[in-house]
Amino acid sequence: MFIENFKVDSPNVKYTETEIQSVYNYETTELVHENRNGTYQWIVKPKTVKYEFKTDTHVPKLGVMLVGWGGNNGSTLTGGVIANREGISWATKDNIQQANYFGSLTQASATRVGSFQGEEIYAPFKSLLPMVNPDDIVFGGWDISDMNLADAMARARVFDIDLQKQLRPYMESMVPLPGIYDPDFIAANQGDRANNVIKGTKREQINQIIKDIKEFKEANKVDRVVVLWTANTERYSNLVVGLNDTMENLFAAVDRNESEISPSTLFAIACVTENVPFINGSPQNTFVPGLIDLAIKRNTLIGGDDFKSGQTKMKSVLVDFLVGAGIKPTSIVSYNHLGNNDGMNLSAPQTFRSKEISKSNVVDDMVNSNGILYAPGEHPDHVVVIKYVPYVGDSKRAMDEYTSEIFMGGKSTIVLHNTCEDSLLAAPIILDLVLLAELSTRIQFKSEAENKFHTFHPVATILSYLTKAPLVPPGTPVVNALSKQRAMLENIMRACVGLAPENNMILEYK
Ligand code: NAI
Ligand code: DG6
Repeated sequence: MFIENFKVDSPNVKYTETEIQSVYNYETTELVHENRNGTYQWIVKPKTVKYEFKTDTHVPKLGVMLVGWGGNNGSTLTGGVIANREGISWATKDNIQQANYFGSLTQASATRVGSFQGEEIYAPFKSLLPMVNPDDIVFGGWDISDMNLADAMARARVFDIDLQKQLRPYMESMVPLPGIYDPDFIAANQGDRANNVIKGTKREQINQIIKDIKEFKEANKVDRVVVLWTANTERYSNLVVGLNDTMENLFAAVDRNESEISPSTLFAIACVTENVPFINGSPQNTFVPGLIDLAIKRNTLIGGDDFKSGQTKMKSVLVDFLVGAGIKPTSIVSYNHLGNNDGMNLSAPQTFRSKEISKSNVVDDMVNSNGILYAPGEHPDHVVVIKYVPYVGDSKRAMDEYTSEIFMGGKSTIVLHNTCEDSLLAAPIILDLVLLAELSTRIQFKSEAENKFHTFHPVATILSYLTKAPLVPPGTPVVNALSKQRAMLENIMRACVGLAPENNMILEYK
């Protein structure tokens, strides 16, 4: 059964006019490796740590500024939200289609809240905590191409033509602000597009971005802004001691107008300086150590990297299943071809390399979790191929082959083929990223050992479910398995309303 919303009635939860306060017992373990009776043993000690959470229930008017607003993802997300807000339906060759938010964890998935008279009861994921309604988001942003969003939507060739016609009047007046163009960081084939660029030194470019954010906030009367990079994939920046290793060195490098600071890092510096959350949806290393240092010092949310939309999402489900079932994946080959501007940009070796890195490290945690299947340091062969085929446009073709060793030396090969508009996968993920980033800035917590409430660590691991290469604070484990990432997010949100983690034991029926 599905219910629209619910309220928790518990001595551990208090709903005030401005906050939801909860007390939460975190059941965890402590491990020690100690000498007992002459032999070293691993001892696991269960422990309970009491936490308190408080969530500000005032939902702000949210502005979302996209870097790369006029790209396929940017125009698809903007059009999709307008279509939902305006209740637009359109004729396809099959039927009359209504706007929806399918593919969004927050808007279109459910959470189990219990059972009632023998039936499992589910509620919308978004009913766990007060969240911004996506229909109310004000969009803006930057692009190195000055094309308005209606023309950009047509260029993207993602939406049905009847929908495009209805969206055009809403999107014609939306024109991206000039972006920061540095041809050294993206493919040379993007040069023709760059007719809308901020001139000046790197310091002047940062100042312009800060000014843009302030003016956007003022003009649209929004309480809060989140900025998200959905612009072209850049090549990796070189990490150089004295250049981008600390906040101070990064600032000094900006003032020297050093060439190795990428446009995405300049955007991130501007945002973090202004305490505006910044999310990176592409694979490059925007978050150089100096930028992470800055975010920690300013306590401003940063999250990334690279939207986890299709092939990688399947990979982080399938490999988790195989390894969890005691089956040993030995070779994973992921091929895809696509014909949109992202594909064209990725056809250059340096930008492809960024994507290859982010797509390749996504099974490490699962492989490392099973020492029965894999010897220390052993890893499946893992190859990633991307080809640019203009004719297929945004409709990406992805083919994956997983070969595994099974019982008694047997081999099992699974082949997957997916055809799908890439931007229709990415747009709801962008929505979730900005909504969850905003929500997470309204949550504070403390453990029983702490005196003061604080926000989450500025490096937002809570967004991991949505990214291929989750950015984590130094010394924090990287979790790629999709089910674990979802459980982490859902269980933290449940803790905020005093609900236990979903443990699937269903003991009441055993
Ligand atoms: P796109 O090429 O259609 O859009 C990117 C836009 O960014 C273009 O309009 C371009 O003019 C603009 N741009 C480039 N450099 C800029 C800068 N420095 N400042 C401002 N604007 C700039 O690409 P698409 O398909 O929208 O993808 C965007 C990014 O998202 C790519 O990096 C892609 O790899 C990444 N991504 C996409 C996924 C998907 O499923 N669509 C999944 C994972 C990541
Ligand atoms: C070619 O792979 C284009 C890329 O931008 C991908 O579409 C994007 O990274 C999505 O990757 P995945 O592995 O999540 O499908």
